[in-house]
Amino acid sequence: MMIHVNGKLVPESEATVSVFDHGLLYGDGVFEGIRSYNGRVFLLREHVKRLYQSAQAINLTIPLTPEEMCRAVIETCRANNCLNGYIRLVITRGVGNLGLNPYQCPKPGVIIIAATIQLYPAEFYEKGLRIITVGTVRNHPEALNPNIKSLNYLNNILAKIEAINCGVQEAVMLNHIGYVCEATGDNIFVVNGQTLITPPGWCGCLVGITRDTVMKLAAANGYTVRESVMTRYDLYNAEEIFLTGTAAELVPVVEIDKRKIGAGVPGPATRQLAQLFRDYAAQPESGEPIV
Ligand code: PXG
Repeated sequence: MMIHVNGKLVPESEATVSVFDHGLLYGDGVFEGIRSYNGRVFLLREHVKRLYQSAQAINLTIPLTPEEMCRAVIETCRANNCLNGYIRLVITRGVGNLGLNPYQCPKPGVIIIAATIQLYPAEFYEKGLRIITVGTVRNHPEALNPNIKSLNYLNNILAKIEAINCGVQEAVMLNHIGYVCEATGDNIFVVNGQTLITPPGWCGCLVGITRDTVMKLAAANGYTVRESVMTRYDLYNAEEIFLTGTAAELVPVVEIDKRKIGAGVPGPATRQLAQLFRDYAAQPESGEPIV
């Protein structure tokens, strides 16, 4: 595999970062996860835009223009023949000394990995996930805003640990005032009849690009789409629940906190929306061509 490191494509064995990089020492940096489908980078511009917004929020200047970044992503995909894969873009604060001060790091690090990912085994897409709500509260938006896709995902990892320790696949985190927020790397949707509900951005979730895509596809196909606060009661009484994310795509949930959702199998709306998403991802206009 060839990795983009600071402007050069190098073999995996040479793709290394310094132990003094503040990305490692403090989680000081930002990232994006992007998919490629059928030889195109899915919603590349949207992901690059969010990367620059994350960087702006932590006062980090990426040493490339967004246009150059898009080109570097496509070149890295081409070098690895990454036509149906997963791309990880990582910007670190760069090498500094053993102190927090980010202004002692003169040069941000840029890493692009074009590989593959399978978040859940295929059976979960057919049978659905069992999930729980966890005690780990989502980061307070005025402490570390979840829209900053920072290199510090410990909040999410602590929630994931709780879920796995309880023998289920995924965790739903509540926000600082007890409303439903999001899963550890995915947004959450409830379906009741022809209505889709998902927590609004101000509840402290990442405003996901897959979330946005699914909301648009649902609205264009006769669903009413609402952003609303939700409690666990609303999850327990949902007809259907699903999660969305770049890595997970659209994955059904059939049980939450031991409550069976709907018939305990993926529901018709979830299956229809998953198909609409797959169809959209396969369309030329949803991505930037790699070759
Ligand atoms: N919430 C959080 C906290 C995320 O990290 C999403 C929602 C979904 O956003 P998008 O824009 O992807 O629809 C994410 C992003 C992983 C993994 O390995 C997950 C994400 C990113 C990178 C890796 O599970 N999800």
